Amino acid sequence: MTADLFGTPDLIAGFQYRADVLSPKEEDEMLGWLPNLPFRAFEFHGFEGKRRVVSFGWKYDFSAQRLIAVDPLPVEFAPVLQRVSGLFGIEEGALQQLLVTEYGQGAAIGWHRDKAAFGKVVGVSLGAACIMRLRKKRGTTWLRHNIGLDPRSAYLLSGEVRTDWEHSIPPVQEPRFSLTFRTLASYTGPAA
Ligand SMILES: O=C(O)CCC(=O)C(=O)O
Repeated sequence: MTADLFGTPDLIAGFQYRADVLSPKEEDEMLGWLPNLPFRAFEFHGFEGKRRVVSFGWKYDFSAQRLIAVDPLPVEFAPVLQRVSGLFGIEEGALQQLLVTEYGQGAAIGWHRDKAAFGKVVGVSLGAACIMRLRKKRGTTWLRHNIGLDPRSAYLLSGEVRTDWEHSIPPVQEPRFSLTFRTLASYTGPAA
């Protein structure tokens, strides 16, 4: 990860990064079965991206602009789900959506903010390392940060980085998978 965010976790409020959330053995095992999931080419208003995706729990329907219920998260994801929930202080069961994304060589994701129907966002990386770019408009320019996402790491987007910043990932050099777990917008945090 690049130094700008590593030593100063508050540089962008709401961003957290953890290395080595999965062991190399766990990553290897997951990379063995992840490709068997029922991926489909990512489609946005009729255009297909280079990424392939599959959603569990909830799926955002871009045409209807709403969430629709889909198959529950497969039990194989339970260990990683439990781990990231604990790491980032999110109640178990609150991360109700999982989007698994397969980035083939050269695949990218453009500038965006995750849909407002979702709350906190947790991303887990497997396979190739990549850069996550972040930007926020300030006057006529952009504030920008680049963060290296290593394989087996996890990040949290909540608060300011979730609501005020956009993120993107430039084309990956080698195949990469990401697990994007999300709470629904109605989730605010652990009950007092
Ligand atoms: O691959 C990642 O870690 C980011 C995924 C992402 O930004 C998204 O699916 O909205």
